[in-house]
Amino acid sequence: MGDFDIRDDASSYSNLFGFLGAPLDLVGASDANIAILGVPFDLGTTGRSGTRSGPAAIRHASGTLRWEEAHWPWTYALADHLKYVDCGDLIFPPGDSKAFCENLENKALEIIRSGKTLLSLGGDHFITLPLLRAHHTVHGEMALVHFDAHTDTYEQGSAVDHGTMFYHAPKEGLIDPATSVQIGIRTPYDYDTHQFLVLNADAVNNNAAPALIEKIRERVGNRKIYLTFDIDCLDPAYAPGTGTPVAGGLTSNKALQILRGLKGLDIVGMDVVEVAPSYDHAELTALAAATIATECLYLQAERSQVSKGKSG
Ligand SMILES: [Mn+2]
Repeated sequence: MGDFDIRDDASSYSNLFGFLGAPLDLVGASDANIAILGVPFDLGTTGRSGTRSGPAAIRHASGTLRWEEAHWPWTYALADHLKYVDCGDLIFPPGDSKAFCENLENKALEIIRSGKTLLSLGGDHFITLPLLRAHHTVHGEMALVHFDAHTDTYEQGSAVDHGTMFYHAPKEGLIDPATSVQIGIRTPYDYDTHQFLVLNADAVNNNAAPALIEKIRERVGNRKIYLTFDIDCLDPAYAPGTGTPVAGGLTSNKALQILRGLKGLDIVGMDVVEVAPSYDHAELTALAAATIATECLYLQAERSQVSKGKSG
């Protein structure tokens, strides 16, 4: 038997143990350059619970995307430029948030130090804080590109709360708000002291993607970037399966256009969070998340082409 090629099974329903059918690498032994990790944690949720089932739902919905050799509008197959594996789901003792934080930070650090770029599938948005800590250890202070209905900069709340990560992350020196941007916001925050650039939902819906992309690229420059996509950035019409939906959000098309406009940027880590399948309909939310995650992989393919000196 020859080596496994991810393109050998392009069906939409079989062998979906890994994202897009990626081979499983539960011990992290592969020489792949991209690792996908499920993080089935939802103890930081303030609204409806259930994001612990997000990773499995996203993997299952990703089957729908497998028949395209080149995912539209890209013109090449991911497998031509990236070798990606699915590391399965993080293991942690249920109900123990402290152990969860340690396990996730350690697992992420182990993956990053093995030379892989990490794409994490949540789980509630709190998972981004331990992930930022791991990435900071290797990459130092980063710019944050953050898609969400909420700024998640709330000061109140417990140490484990999916609305507080970006209050704590700048205090810990993990990210620099002055070079970071939040996209799709449509809930209150402290307008006087807020340091992140906010492209709120109205600004995004009233402007074409190229102008928005220019603003984001200008803000982050050539810094190392952590990209986090809370699925509630999308309007509930496009992503009903989430814990804290907010009307008036982005279309999936606008979000995908903006994401593709980030090609060539130095994105060192990524996550897609807050998919709660129990409130989903017809896999709308899971498919949106799987498509966003696929675009994230294309951003890595573009990044590796740039770093190899090829045209991107
Ligand atoms: Mn969020």
